[in-house]
Amino acid sequence: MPSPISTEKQGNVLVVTSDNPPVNALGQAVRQGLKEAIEQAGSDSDVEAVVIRCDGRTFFAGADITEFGKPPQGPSLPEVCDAIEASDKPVVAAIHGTALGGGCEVALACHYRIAVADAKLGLPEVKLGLIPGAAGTQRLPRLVGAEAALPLVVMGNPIPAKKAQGIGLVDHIVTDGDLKDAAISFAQSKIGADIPRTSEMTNNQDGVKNPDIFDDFRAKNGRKLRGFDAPNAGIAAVKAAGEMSFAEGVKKERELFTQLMMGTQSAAMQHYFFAERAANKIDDVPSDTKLIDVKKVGIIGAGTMGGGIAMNFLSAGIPVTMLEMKQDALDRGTGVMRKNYENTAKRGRMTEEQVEGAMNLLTPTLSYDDLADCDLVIEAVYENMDVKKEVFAKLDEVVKDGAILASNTSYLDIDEIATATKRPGYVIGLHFFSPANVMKLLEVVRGEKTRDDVLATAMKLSKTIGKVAAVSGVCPGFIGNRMLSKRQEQANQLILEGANYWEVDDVLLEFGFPMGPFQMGDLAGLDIGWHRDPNKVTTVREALCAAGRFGQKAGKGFYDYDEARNRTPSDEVKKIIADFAEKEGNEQRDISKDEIRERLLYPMVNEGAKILDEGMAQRASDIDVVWINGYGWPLYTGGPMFWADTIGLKTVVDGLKKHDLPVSDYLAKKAEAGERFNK
Ligand code: 3H9
Repeated sequence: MPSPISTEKQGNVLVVTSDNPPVNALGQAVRQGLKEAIEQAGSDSDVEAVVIRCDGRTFFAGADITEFGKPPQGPSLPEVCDAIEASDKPVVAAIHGTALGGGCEVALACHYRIAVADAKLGLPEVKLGLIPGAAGTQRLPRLVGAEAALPLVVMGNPIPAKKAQGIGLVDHIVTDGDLKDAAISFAQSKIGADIPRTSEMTNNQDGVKNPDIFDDFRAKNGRKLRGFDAPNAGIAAVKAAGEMSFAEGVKKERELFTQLMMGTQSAAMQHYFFAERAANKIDDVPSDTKLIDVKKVGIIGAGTMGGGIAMNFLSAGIPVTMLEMKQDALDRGTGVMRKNYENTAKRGRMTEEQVEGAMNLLTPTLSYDDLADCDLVIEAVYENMDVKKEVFAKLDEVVKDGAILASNTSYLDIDEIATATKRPGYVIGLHFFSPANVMKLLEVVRGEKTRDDVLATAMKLSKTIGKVAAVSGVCPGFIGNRMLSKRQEQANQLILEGANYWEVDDVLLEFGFPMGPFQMGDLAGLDIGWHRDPNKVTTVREALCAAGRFGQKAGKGFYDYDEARNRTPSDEVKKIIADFAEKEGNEQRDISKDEIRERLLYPMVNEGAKILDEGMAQRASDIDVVWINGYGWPLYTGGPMFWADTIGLKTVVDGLKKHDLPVSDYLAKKAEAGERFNK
């Protein structure tokens, strides 16, 4: 196999180029090639400077994640970085695309970094449950200071070249001309100058002078970091960079990195990294399927859902025509969208021009005829089969042939909806999650007759609008809500058997969910779907509505809420539940947290197994993608199916049996055979 690293001499500069598609990951052959290239530069007296660059779409995007967990093969990345930094000839990193993780560490080991304006640099290892492992946590603070290094190491979000220049991570931005030529000239200009080595710099002392920055950072980001191991390790490593020598700091980084690599969180998060990418692929749809060009989108319904969906397209620069039945509803909807954009602008995440740009792409209308030339229409109307069918029949009449008609239904039968049209092949489910402009998940529901190009277009479009998509077959509630209903069933039952409802919520919070089922009910409104007859009480929820406890918006639901929306358990609710349980003849008993957790989560795994068995999900990891992005399942456990693999399917089966809960044949067989859901 030819080496992915090649070298060429351009005058007195050795240009070292990596060509390792798709993202120039730093696999063994790349590391070997880089090390040899540096040795070549060192031993060739004609060479006076070095440029390291990449062909293809990006600079090194990091270590090769597929090598993790396999026996290490030298040279290691830290060795390569040390060799680069030790060069007595100036080495320049020429960055385009993304310099991420190990790629950023290679750049940090170089003596200079120049980048094109749209390049990004970052240390996203925390997103894989790790910290940088090739001295990134030690070199970066020495170069840019601990305070500037913290967000990069601990949050893992890449920054644009301009911002990187602002903190001293990039020396020069190439705004015109060829990056390679600019890098060669830049390298030549540094010949004979003192060589700046990041490991020898002292900007890291800001954290020693003001150690509060570490606690302040932790306090500021506590909510986002809750439950994750790697961010704390990242903070410790950056702190060590100020307190220890470079060699000791590197040792500390290695210890922390190794600990994380051996833990369950990094395995789970690496699983998720590949799961997200796999979910966008459809096994039986050829990857070269010709896509439908979506230049204009129609949305039916300007409520919370319709407006949120519309914003996704507007933000991506795609014009939207939004239909409502009444002018005031239309005005209200567009008003809310504008306000949402303006709030984003206030938080500095959008400029005023971008707000206007997005809103200018919106055409509100009261007439179906204005949807005629849309390439995709998504309905977000009332969740009722007759209403949906009526809307689809109407759309089929007015919208041009070859356009996609999508429903945002969260549980209705897409195939039945499609029968209202003469183009069932063009009908698909696009289930957005509320708030639709924020939540990452898009459940793409493939009807029996949905055409390949319609499906492939939906998957591509999901990327364009920044969503993570997973495909579901047609079944009630699809993947996400179908599994949720099993959890809710148990939650409702548990409180009738004597578990306190706040304990049920707390168990899920402790597991890592952002909220529990009863908090979620309060937030959504307990009166959703309520028949409004206070004398007819068949569930606890109806009993709460009958008592005027409609949820957070009413200041009381399962919980009492203060002005700041802090929740406290309510004695009134406890009594309502106890009365209801007595009426139903439920005996009360103490229920342990373990039982609560097992009864909430194991039935979801069992339902996931059935979904797989029925072919409603293509792969177990798609289910994980749905639950992590749509329902707040903690990322660091890898999603319900990966979590079940981690604790063992036999544990799940035994737990279900212990609580007299059903076990599907598929799950039972897999557990019996000692298999996992994910390979
Ligand atoms: C690290 O560096 C540790 C070091 O500190 C210490 C070492 C000692 N490895 O995302 P895409 C694949 S940890 C292997 O669809 P995009 C990916 O699976 C690493 N494979 O493209 C996909 O394969 P497929 C730190 C990788 O344009 C294909 O490339 N770095 C890697 O939307 C295309 O990827 C990171 O965490 C990899 N590192 O986005 C960066 N990266 O086609 C991870 C990608 O078969 N990568 N692949 O599905 C990314 O964030 C994005 O891939 C990137 C491109 C932004 C680069």
